[in-house]
Amino acid sequence: QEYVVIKMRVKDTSALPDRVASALEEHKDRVYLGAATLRAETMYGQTNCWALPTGEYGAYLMKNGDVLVSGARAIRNMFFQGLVAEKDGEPHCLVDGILGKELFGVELAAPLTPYTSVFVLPLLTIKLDKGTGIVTSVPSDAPDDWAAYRDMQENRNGIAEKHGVKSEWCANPTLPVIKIPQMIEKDGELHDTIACAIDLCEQMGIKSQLDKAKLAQAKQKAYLDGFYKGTMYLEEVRKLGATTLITLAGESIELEGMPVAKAKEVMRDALCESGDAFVYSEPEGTVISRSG
Ligand code: ZZB
Repeated sequence: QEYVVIKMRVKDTSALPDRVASALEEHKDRVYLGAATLRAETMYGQTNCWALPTGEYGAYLMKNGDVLVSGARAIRNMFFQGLVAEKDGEPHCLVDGILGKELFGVELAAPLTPYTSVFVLPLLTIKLDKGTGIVTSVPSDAPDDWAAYRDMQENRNGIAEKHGVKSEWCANPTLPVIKIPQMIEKDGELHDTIACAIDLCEQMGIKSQLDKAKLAQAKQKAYLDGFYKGTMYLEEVRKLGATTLITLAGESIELEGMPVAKAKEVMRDALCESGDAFVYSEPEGTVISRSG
């Protein structure tokens, strides 16, 4: 499995717990939360970032001088792939034992999204055996994200209150980025959608992030229809001032209207080229349990 890691920059490291901020002082302009995604083409629609409240994260020095906050398991894979700096034969960890809940409310700058700030919020369904354990949120196209974002905004099941989430941390409106024709069933007819996750959650009666079985089904459908029938739909993003031209190998490429299957590759490559992301692989079907 190849993941794209989106670098979400910590705008002010003094918002991190004191012991973390002081350990990272020397690197404070290059500290990123590393969000693993399979959907680089949706990055214009990022509204926030997710961490697992009880998840354990560390800040690691990368070979290029960046500091990446991630779970230890993904770092080990990146280390084997030559991306992480070494210390005593191990990944160079600057500070470990950072709990997800210590990251809530931290302000980040994320690539492509027209929002100047996105905040870290709690997601209870993050799995520690996948990706970095940090997840970027695109509520328009990921049913899990939409259900959890609405939980935050409306304090459904008391999750937001329990974790001290402030309303200004979940104030970025959801942005459509992909149009899918004839996908959503309503009154016995099929309709186009520009925010398939929202429409799927409504159609399937998904009430919160805790509706796991239905969310798994919705995610499957969103992946399939998005990939095979979706095209980039960036009108609203453009209205907020973002450019929909992306540069790749010295060429400027217009993304509006591009099929998702193609935009996925173009945007992954462009984000990697600009230094806003990088790719790493996870061994198929292997759960590495050593050191977390
Ligand atoms: C942005 C995004 C936009 C995502 C979208 C999905 C969608 P999969 O398919 O099960 O491998 N994710 C990443 N790591 C984790 C984790 N540790 N625990 C829970 N969720 C995680 O899941 C990969 C996707 O799940 C990733 O891609 C990430 O969310 C999230 F429009 O990043 B994605 C229909 C899905 N749409």
